[in-house]
Amino acid sequence: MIHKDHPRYKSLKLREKIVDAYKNGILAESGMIAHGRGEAFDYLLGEETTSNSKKAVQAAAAALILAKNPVISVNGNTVALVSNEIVKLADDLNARIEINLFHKTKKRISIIKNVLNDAGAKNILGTDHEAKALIKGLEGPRASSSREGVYIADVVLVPLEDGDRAEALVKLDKLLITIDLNPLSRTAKTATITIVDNIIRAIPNLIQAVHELNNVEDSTLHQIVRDFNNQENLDESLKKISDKHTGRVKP
Ligand code: PTJ
Repeated sequence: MIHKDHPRYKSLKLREKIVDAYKNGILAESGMIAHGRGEAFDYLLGEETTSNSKKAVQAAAAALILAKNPVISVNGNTVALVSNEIVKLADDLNARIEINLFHKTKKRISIIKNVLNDAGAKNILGTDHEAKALIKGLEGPRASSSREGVYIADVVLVPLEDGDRAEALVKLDKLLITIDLNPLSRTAKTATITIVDNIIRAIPNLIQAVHELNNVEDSTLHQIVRDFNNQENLDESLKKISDKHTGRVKP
């Protein structure tokens, strides 16, 4: 048992959740490695939401509210950490949830579907029982997407995504929102809007932002999306990391 007084209590509890998710078949083996990489960047960022992450969350919320067909694409790590919050966000946005795994097996899809169902999700996509379409530029089982979901989506939220898929979706002219603690990752650089924050903070922040912006005029929402510059925002994230560790700390 991890003692509450331990200085790394929160981080260790999160690791425990990740290991349990692996044991329960939700997480891929390499999901644990991916978590470790995220953890290292979170440590460098001070394990808190930065001002530029808040800016990205505002732009992401605006884009998702404006979307005609918003889809939230989930993998093992996302479901292991924030299944209830994903279901709430999808409900608030009237968005579809689609399971898209990098390490795809029928068994993991079924386990993840059950976790999402238990969290209250309905009509989950990305399972066996629906028409599929291929995403151009991707090979093998990962190229498959739901015809009702990612394939026709105009805005896709894909947390913790791999670079190839992010690139392929952007080439299809989708507005791509990702959550990635690594501001240097190919996905972070490729996405239209990257939220550089831990998914356990980013999704609740997104829920809050959607709530706050829901009744705002479309023209204002469009302006928020237009004013967001992903490259500048990623540069600011990197600067935050370097300032933090060279004594020029600004929260
Ligand atoms: O469940 P599957 O089969 O779809 O596999 C999922 C993983 C995550 C294993 C797969 O997509 C993968 O290998 O991803 P990558 O290429 O390792 O990218 C994951 C990114 O997520 C990395 O840049 C990490 O820094 C970042 N990351 C990890 N944990 C978190 C995170 N970002 C935000 N919050 C986290 N908790």
